[in-house]
Amino acid sequence: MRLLRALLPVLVVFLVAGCGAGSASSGEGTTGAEGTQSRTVDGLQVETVAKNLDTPWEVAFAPDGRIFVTERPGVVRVIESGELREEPYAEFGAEEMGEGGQLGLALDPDFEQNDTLYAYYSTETDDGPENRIARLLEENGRATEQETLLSMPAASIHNGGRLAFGPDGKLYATIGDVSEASLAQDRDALAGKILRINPDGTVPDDNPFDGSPVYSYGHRNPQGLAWDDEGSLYAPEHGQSAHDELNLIEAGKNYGWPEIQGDENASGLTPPILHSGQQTWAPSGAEYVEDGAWADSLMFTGLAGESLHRVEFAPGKPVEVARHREYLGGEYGRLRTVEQGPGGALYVLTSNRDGRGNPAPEDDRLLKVTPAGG
Ligand SMILES: [Ca+2]
Repeated sequence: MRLLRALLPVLVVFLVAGCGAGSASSGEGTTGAEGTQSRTVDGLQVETVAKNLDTPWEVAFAPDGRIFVTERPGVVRVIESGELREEPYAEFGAEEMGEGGQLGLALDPDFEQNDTLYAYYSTETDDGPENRIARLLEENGRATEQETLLSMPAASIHNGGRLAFGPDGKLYATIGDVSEASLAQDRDALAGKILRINPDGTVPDDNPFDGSPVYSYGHRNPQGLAWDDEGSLYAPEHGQSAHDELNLIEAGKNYGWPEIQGDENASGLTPPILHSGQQTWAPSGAEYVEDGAWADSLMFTGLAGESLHRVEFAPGKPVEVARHREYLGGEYGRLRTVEQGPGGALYVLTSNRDGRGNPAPEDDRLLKVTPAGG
């Protein structure tokens, strides 16, 4: 393992340098570019499922076929029978502030029985801005907030915001350093962390630090969470001017920000398993795909980098990156997240109306991505 760790930076540089070449494509369209509903790009069939979204952040799938999409300005939308409903599915006090607003959403693993969801959002309070994890309950086709489970620091940037259930039934959340880098190294602060709580908001007995929701620390701004079928947890995070990272997250570990970044090493700090070097991915959401055309791949999206990333690992070695490829480069602009939907297709959200993009007519979009001819 020590040897592998030592070799990783070399491997990483090699892979990053090589990753652009194989994925370059002019993006052959089956119809015209503007307003197309279905195109083939980089060997992928890309279909627009919903459009005219405003800065969507998370997509989640209900067992009954509904698709939920959060919009950062403060609402949760629902796509029902293929149609994006005009009226919000939920709206409960999220306020857009810079990168903050209505961010993550996760359905309870027992949603079918308990109609319960969880949201991560930013809001203003008398004491300043706050990020919250809240429990929602659906009644009569609309969800309302029942309880704030966790209050966290917030700022105009570096709010993290991803929320996901792990295979252990615990609720995980990513939060950035809320633009105070030193907080990432402060284990008593919730900023710059990956957090782990029980669905009722209490702290699990087996968390690494007694009585604390902190699961890992030293993070700058992670916005993605994905587990492979062995339970390994991956989280991409935004670096400081390039040096974006993909980390393998383990309980109690320190991922280095702001002490180290990229291929730097220091005692007691865990380096990323892949980083972008001088390139910028600006990675956000992530998904691990277990079967089908992209089996055993970690997928994640890039905002400024405008790509869908695919990372494959050496057999049985979750830290050893065997191949890194990029798809859709620049074709749809900024990409916020990727989730696997029913039937195996990938669903990708654009983020071109977030104030940093160059929106096309009818942006933002929910895209459905499948292998071309598959
Ligand atoms: Ca790091």
